[in-house]
Amino acid sequence: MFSRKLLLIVGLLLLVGVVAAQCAQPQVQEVQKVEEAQPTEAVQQAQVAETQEVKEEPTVVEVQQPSESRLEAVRKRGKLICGGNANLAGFGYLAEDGTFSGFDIDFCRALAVAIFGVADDTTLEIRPLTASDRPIALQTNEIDVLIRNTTYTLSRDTEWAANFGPTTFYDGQGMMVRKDSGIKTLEDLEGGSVCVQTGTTTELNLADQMAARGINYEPKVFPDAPSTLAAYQAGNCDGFTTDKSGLISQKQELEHPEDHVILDVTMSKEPLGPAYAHGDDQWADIVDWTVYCTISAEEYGVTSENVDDMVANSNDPVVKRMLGVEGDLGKGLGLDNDFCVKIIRAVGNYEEIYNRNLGPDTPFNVPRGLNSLWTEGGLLYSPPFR
Ligand SMILES: N[C@@H](CCC(=O)N[C@@H](CS)C(=O)NCC(=O)O)C(=O)O
Repeated sequence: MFSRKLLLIVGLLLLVGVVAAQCAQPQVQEVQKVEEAQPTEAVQQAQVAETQEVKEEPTVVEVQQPSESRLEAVRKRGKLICGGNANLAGFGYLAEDGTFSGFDIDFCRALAVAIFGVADDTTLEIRPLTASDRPIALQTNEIDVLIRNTTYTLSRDTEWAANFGPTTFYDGQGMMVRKDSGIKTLEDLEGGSVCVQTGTTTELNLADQMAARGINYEPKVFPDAPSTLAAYQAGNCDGFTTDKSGLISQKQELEHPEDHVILDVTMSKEPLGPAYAHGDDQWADIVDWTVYCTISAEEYGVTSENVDDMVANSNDPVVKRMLGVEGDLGKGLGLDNDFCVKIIRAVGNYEEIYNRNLGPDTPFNVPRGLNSLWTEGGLLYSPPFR
């Protein structure tokens, strides 16, 4: 009698144990089922496109894949096509004489030099793009690389089908207002209006920031920088918002820059850098190490002035590898071993590029801040040339 009762209790305990064990597992089984039912990548992309309520830019699902490598295609064509800005002095600007200049344009030049040894009208074409033009230009392979004050974000990685190279300029979004408006904070824009350009992170951050702070305002949206600035200049908006670098640049375009002030507020993180279409790792490496060459050269004190002397006389193994005096690092990228020498000779190191376009001798005089080397408290850091 006693042993039958004991058996029953043991049996019940075992049953409870099995049920409890099963209860602890169902997520695993469910996840496995979901995994089996995963839609194809194309369907996933289509679903993303369908369910998104607010889109930054139109999503193009079909990405044209070139049949040859990008490096081969660029070499065959004889020129690099770099998507750039025509309207942002200091970063990418098209002068009346038809020449482009700016910090971003110099990285286009550096890339052309890495490939062809020289950057001129025959080896480099800058294709000016508005903010909204960018994803299509990348996806259709109209450009080889995009270097146009473009912020690295997750959705651009996925929906634009782009990869981002090293950040060349750490930025953040700001707000400009008229000095005599009395506006000192974003909260003072309550009931006011803000001029902003479409197709940008700027437009999205503005909405986020104002919603988070509970500020009612009217966004006035324009397709490009000149029309956005013109509307602000004409007094159609109380505020003008874009990346702080953009504000510093655009402020100089106003009739009376001294009548305007950039508020002491940073609304977002805007890491700006080169982007290229998915699918060609060699090309990604070439773009990335072109940028790293300029950063590393600054770190090791290699400049356009002393690069030839460094090639001849430096005893530093890092410098020797970086300049191709020793090793085969350039060849590994599909370039010449002295690709970095050519870049520094023609365009300069990061500091030279920065100072030429944004430094104290320019109308912009943008402090290096986060865009200093890691050895000087900034975020610029090249992986080793090894
Ligand atoms: N970094 C932001 C903003 C980039 C952007 O397009 N900024 C504007 C305002 S400064 C610009 O460069 N406009 C030039 C044009 O479209 O003509 C992004 O990647 O979305």
